[in-house]
Amino acid sequence: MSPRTFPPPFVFGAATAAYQIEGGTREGGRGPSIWDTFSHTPGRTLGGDTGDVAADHYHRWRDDVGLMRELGLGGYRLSISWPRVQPGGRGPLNAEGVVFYRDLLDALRGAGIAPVVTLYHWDLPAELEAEGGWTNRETAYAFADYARAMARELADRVEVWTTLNEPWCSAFLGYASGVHAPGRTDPAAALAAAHHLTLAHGLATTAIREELGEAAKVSIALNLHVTRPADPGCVADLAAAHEVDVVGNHVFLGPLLDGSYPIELRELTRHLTDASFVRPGDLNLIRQRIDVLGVNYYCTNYVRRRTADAPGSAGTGGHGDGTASPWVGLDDVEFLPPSGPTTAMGWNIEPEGLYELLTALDNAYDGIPLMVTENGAAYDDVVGPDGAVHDPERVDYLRRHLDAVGRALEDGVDVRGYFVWSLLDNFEWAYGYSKRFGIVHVDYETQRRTPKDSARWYAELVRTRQLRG
Ligand code: IFM
Repeated sequence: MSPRTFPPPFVFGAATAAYQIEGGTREGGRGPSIWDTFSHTPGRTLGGDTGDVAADHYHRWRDDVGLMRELGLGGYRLSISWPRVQPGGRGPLNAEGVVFYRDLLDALRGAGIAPVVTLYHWDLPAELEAEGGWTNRETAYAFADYARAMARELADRVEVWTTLNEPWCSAFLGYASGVHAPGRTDPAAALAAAHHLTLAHGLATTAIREELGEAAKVSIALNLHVTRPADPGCVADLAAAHEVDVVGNHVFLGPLLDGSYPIELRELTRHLTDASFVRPGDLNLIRQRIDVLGVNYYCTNYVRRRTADAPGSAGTGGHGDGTASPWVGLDDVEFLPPSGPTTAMGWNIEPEGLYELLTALDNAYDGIPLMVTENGAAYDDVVGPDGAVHDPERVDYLRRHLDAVGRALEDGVDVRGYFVWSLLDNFEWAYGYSKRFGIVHVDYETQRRTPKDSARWYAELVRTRQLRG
């Protein structure tokens, strides 16, 4: 690995999300979200874990900002809990909730840390789900109203406004596979949800700019899938990988950046929906200037074309445990188990995929500014007898992925920053607290924070801006 330099204004930061760290779910006038309902439903999360307390950031945010200052972070990517600032998702704001974020943002600014604020990281107000959630077009308009209100209330405290985090997960894990809230398994609903999420992004972007002017920086964070054919010489496998690219990536990139849906998406999903949720004029509302595209990257996928005699179904049929595949329309695509070392999530480790993704986006979208808004790894960390958390595998993971980012930068790709997922160990959705992504360990009994070796390593990188092999 050659040494890499990340000159300013490249931002090094860490990321979190409200439901994963805040806790305080019944405090300060917060309303319920779909994740409260889902996690309190027996069988939905590992061990019945919920976000009720999480990392107790709602009470410990001052210390957590102090921790970030000690690490020397230049940026912090947080999310606003919609039900905390606007319980019910419509109508008057909850002043206590707004003050919570205002104080947090002021403290970050005071510590010299630039806030990148996500407006939606999966915690839809429960009342909106009762009206159909993201399958209901009205949710997109409610979201735009909420975005406008946040722009008005928080204004220039925010460096970058990210409308949505990983809408693919909201739509396809939430409404097709059922492993995320609201836990539905209806492929047609997932496609409608995907469209309404992009519509919400477009409407919210316009609302933010109407409130704050054209100088407001707006973004969206996508978990783009880097998919490889099992056999690169096999035409059928190449076609399968292309289909995953369509349903996993271009379902969003198309409307957001090209102003159209890929034709293949219609072909792959015709038997599931007539797509009448796409109304005339929608694509113009959705395609707005994106100041910086957020890229969340963890691993790659390997796929092959399913043959008629292959057992099982990766398609939209049920898995027999109340969940189904998120890959709507891709019944003929088989996802292969990872080979080689994996993280505790069972995800493979392929930094080259991040380099390829950044350069491909740069090529396809005319040098669009990019930011790695999430990258990191879960390992089974423990506090050792010396009181430290030694996590050499995470250090290695981060080093190799940052090397990929540095290489893209050197090749002229406009990458503005890198945010490690995550600052703190937290509630990893359906996996509850069993997966630790933090560079800071959290003891959930005592809420004691212990920076892991990776945090110290990252702090040194942030200080020197030099990555050494
Ligand atoms: O924890 C999640 C995060 O909320 C969204 N991106 C992926 C992370 C790891 O699974």
